[in-house]
Order: sequence, then structure tokens, then C-alpha cells
Amino acid sequence: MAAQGEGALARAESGQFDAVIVGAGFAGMYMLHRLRALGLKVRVYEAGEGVGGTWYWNRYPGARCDVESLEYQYGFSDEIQRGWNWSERYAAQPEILRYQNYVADKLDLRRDIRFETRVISAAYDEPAGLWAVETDKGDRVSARFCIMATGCLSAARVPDFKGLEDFEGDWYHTGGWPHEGVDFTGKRVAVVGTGSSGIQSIPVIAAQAKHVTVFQRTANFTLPAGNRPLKPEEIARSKETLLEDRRHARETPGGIICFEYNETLAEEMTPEAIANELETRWNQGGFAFLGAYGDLMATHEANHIAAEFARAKMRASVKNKEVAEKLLPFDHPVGVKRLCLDTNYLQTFDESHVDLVDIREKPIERISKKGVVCGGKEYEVDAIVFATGFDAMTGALLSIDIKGRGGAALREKWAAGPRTYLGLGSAGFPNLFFITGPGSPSVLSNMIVSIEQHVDWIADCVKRLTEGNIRSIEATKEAEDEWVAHVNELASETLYPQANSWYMGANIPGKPRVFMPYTGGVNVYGEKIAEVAAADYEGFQLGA
Ligand code: N01
Repeated sequence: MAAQGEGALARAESGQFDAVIVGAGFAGMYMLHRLRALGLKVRVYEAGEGVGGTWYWNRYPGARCDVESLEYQYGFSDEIQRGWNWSERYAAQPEILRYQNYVADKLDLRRDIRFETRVISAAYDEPAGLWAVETDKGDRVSARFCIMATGCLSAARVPDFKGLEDFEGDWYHTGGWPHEGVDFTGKRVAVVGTGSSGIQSIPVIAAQAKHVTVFQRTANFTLPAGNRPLKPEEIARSKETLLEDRRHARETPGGIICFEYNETLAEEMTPEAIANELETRWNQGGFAFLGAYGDLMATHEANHIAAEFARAKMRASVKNKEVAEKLLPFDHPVGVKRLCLDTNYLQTFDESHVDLVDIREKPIERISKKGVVCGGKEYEVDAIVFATGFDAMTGALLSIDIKGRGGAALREKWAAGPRTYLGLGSAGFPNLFFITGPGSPSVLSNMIVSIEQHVDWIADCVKRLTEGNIRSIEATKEAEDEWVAHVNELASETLYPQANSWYMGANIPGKPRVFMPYTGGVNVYGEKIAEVAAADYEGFQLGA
């Protein structure tokens, strides 16, 4: 394996490329591979020292994927999948990062990637029909196509706590963990946040630290992941079926085949049948639970049954009944915030050196020199871990100053919420593509399936433009307006908009509350984008 950062160019560059790709995670890596195969000259810019994106940055203790490894891998190359063996049902971050480096080696990707380089602006030069891209390292290049592979959960966010700069201990964000790791032995640690990152990291931190204080604003639904080593026969079978499995995955709503959605409605089932279905799926681990019956995510009544079931299971996992009650979520339906998968999360709170502080009523007031202050009390700690999440879906995109036709800024256009056609492009921004952008299934699906779906679509589109000598493609305003309305309407038919989730932008003060992903499913969405392409990019305007 090449060292992280090997292949990075030494100096600022200028010049012209056919395409610039921003980001070298799963999306940017595959996009580069596809565009190179078309004979295009491509430059990728990546802020990290190596490939990996999410899996490069999120190195916190316990970081692990919540989609099964045999499904969370590229499905475009038989050779690549046959050359790699996953060790566990849910791969841990180091293994996923090793896999990404294996792919980068195999496809010799690094020679076109400029690492430790952040894109700061991209402006469309209308007369030239080129994007002018600038980086924080002084690169100034132009390219006909600009492709944002910036990730949905890549702009890590530490809340604006007063006094953090005075804190005398060390602090970390799960989404930007030190590469050398952190030794918490003998330390008193505060963890702020109980989403997926907090829930995964707390048991592992607690196994090492002298004392852990968890600050919980919202209790979350969590169920045992059921992680285990993969059996040799499972790996062998997957190697024979992966490409076919992937085809099936694209025909499912979530891009996942390890479970099926039961389409029967709760009212059509007996209480015993519902309980059996929930029990089986709970024991299976993972997201199967949410597919127990057809209207689980659609009506309060149906959802309530599953929520009660989950709360009972969670309650039974904690011996200390007072603490157990605090850990139960009552303020949102199950599944409308990302369901968390854990390994011994709830059980950790029975350990004598782990405390839970419920901060819903009394939020953190400030960080002092010595620790965290809330409810008029100072909790002295040696280290603080912020598991406080991301400016999701739009944060990384809008951190770049993107200007389209007439110098119009994407930040202004999206001030009231993101506006895209199909999550792939935005009117006024020709030849600018988003991979898994807002308005596409993205975070509600197996990300790798959605990434491949988008990369394939974009590569075919670029081929069509290049071969047809067509200067540009751009979403029409009408198609975009209709799509935004459609995405909102679909979301409003579900329970999703009813939680203060990052899907809604609710975790970022001042961010517009708009449900960002497309809830219609990878399968329906895939048919739609295929139809659009087959109708010579209907809803887009092709410029001669
Ligand atoms: O972030 P989150 P995350 N004071 O936003 C709390 C994916 N992921 O990094 O809910 C106090 O979910 C906040 O409280 P509240 C996955 O899609 C996947 O955990 O806003 N607390 C919440 O408890 C996931 O959903 C994997 O009230 C504050 C927490 O911080 C997504 O990434 C692993 C606060 C943030 O939770 C994000 O997960 C990890 C404040 N001011 C992540 N601000 C797997 O594959 C925020 N919080 C398993």
C-alpha cells in the first residue's frame, strides 16, 4: 500500500483539466476511475492526506459502519471484490480505510489526486464555458466539468460553547480524530452527544478511561448491531454473488439486500404477528427492524408499536432503572432520526465509573478551564469528546464559494434550503454535478449503492456531452422546482420531518428546516434518473 499522501503534488498548479473532482472518498475515487476511462484529464482535490473521506476523518474509538461489510463495498469490479476479504459483519473504520487504500492502489488513483488541498472556490466562467477552481494551496485551474464528491457528513461541527478556548484539558471531535489515537487511560472524560458517533464511542472510551460523563440532550433509539466475525463460507458466497447482489440492491428502497421490507400494514397483522416480526428483526440487528411492516415510517399509530417495543428492549438492557428511563427516547418516532446500532452502549451505563447527565432541560452553559458547566454544576474532566455531528448534506458544499451563471452564489440560492434537480445539479450552475446531493436518496440508503448510481449517471452524461460536442448541461428551473416540491411532498407523507434531526438541518442553529434527502427509495429514484437520461436528459437544458 502506498503511504498516505504519496502522490501528492508539491507545488501550486495552474492549467486546464477536463474535470475537477472535489473529494477523494468513495464517491471521488470511483468518479475519477470512470472519467479516466473516458480518456478525460482529471484532477481530484482532497483535504486529507490520503483517500477515504468519511473513513479518513472519523477515526474515533469504536467507529464502525452500520451497513454490513458485504454490502458496503464497491460493486463495479469483480476483480476488486474478489481481491478483498472482510473480517466482520460490520467493518470497523481501520478496515474500511485499508479497503479504500487497496482500491486506490489497484486503480492507481493517487497520481491524479492532490492531497492536503482544500477547494475554496469554484466560479463558472460563462464565455469560456469553464469552471475556475481555486484551492487553499494556491492552485488555480479550470475545467469543463466540476464534480462535488464532498460527502454528506463531512463538515464536522463543534457547537459554539462559551469558554472552550480556556479549557485546560484536551478536546476532540469524533469527525476529526487524531491519527495517532488518544489514550484515555486514567483520564476523566466528558462525551457530549449521543448520536451514532457517541453511541459507538462511549463504550470503548469507558473501557479505557477512569471516569466518563455523558452529556445527553436527546436520547436516541439504539439496537444491538449483532456484530461478529464473518464466516469463511459467507465470504466465499459473497464473492460469487456480489455483482448480482448489487443489481438486486438497486431494486430495493434502501440499496440493501440483507433484509426485506414487509409491505403488509400493521392493521392487517395480528398483534402476535407484529411482535414476532419485531422480535425477529431486533435479533437480526441492523436496519431490518424498520422494515417490520409497511407503515412503520408512515403513521404515528404504526410507529408507536415499534417504538414501544424498542423502548422495552432498551429498558431491559440497563439494570439501573432510573438511568434506564433517562436513556429512553420519547420525543420522536423510531427511525426518523438515524437509528443507532451499538455494541454494549446501554449496558455501559451500569458501570460505576460512567455517569449520564440529562441536559435537555438544563443545557451546557459553558466550558470552564476545568470541565463542563451545566445546571449550575461544574463537571471536572481531563478531556472532552464532542460527538456533536455535522452540518449535514449542504455544509461541505456551501463551505466552498460556488458561483454559477452571472456570478450567482449557490450559498444565496440555497439560503432557504437546497434546491436541486434530482440531487444531481442546480439551475444556473452548468456542468456542476453533486454526487449524492440533497434531493437524492443518499443518507437514507446504502451510500455506496447511491454513490455508484450517481457516478455512473454522471459518467454517462459526460460521455454524451463530450461525444455529442455539447458544451453544457444545466437543470431547468421548472424541472428543479417540480423536483423540490416532489421531494418535500414525499417527505411529508412520512414521519421523517417530525424530528429535530440533521436530515432536517435542525442540529445547526439558523439552518433552514427542510427535509433534505429523497424518501422515495433508491429503486424508484434509479428508474427516474434512467428515464431522464434516456429522454436525452429531460429537465436539463443542453447548451450547444
Ligand atoms: O451526529 P448526530 P453523529 N449540546 O448529529 C448532540 C452517520 N454515522 O456524528 O439530538 C448538547 O447524529 C445531539 O443532540 P440532539 C449516521 O448517519 C454513521 O453521531 O441534537 N448536545 C446528538 O445527540 C449518523 O446519523 C455511523 O439533541 C449537542 C449528537 O450531539 C450521522 O453520521 C457512525 C449539541 C449529534 O448526533 C451523524 O452522527 C457515526 C449541543 N449544543 C456516524 N449539539 C455508522 O455507520 C449537538 N448535540 C455507524
